[in-house]
Amino acid sequence: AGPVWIAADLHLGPDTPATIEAFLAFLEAAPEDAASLLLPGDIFDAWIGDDVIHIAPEWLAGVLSGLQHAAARLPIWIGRGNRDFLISEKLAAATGTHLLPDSARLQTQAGPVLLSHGDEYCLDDIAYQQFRTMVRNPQWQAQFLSKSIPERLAMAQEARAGSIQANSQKSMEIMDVNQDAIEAAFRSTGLSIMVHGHTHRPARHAIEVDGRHCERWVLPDWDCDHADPIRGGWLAIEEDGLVFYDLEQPEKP
Ligand code: LP5
Ligand code: MN
Repeated sequence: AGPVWIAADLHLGPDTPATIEAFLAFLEAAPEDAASLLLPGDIFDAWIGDDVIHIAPEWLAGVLSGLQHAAARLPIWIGRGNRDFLISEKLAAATGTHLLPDSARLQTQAGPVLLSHGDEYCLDDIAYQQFRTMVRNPQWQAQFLSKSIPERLAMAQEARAGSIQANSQKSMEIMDVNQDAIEAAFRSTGLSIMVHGHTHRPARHAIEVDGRHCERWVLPDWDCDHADPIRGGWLAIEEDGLVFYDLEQPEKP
């Protein structure tokens, strides 16, 4: 028992040295206050397969060793997002962390909590859901992973550019979660607290589902490199409830 810390959408990569530094400081601090640490997706800006561990460029080597050191001090769970859906047991094993299922039921001091990346609820975004179905197909993944690392890096870059282009044409509503999907999740799990990332719209939403009071907490994304002011933070599930901690002023939630 003890607080659970949750952070998502760090989007770490070769162009995010300051965000990596903030994440490494966060990993150092976590064992002092948290009993476990959960990272439900988009830890990486683009993850092309766990075999990159063996040729880890410097930025990645630093992240992996940070995870490994922290994982020796508290249990860490890593999850897949839409940027790092290719994370597998190999990355977890290499860092001494555990792999989160796409949707997890957490036991916390504040009661049971439903945790996921959040993209699964974005059902109005048909183009994205088609993309998701494609890249989550084991055959597609095997074929992608059979390509060389430079080929995969080039495809990842194309997909990122394609995504940025596609998103500029989509409305904010389409890119947010679908309310029916959220209600269905509260209904089918019977849980009344949900935490997810992905939409980059940190908030605490209260909703009634069949007369039941439910809460949906949305995690912020992190950016200490290109955003001004910097963005990022985590959610702590403590005895008194859920608390957001902002990267800029962690002592004052
Ligand atoms: O990620 P973000 O925030 O920009 O937007 C997401 C959805 N986009 C994605 C795509 C990822 O960003 C791509 C990065 C994956 C890196 C992993 C490497 C594996 C390589 C894969 C090679 C094909 O998840 C976006 C949502 C948004 O969240 C909000 O929910 O709208 O969805 C899309 O942009 C999907 C598009 O509408 C349709 C697909 C465009 C991708 C173009 C593929 C080009 C393939 C080129 C391969 C040679
Ligand atoms: Mn995401």
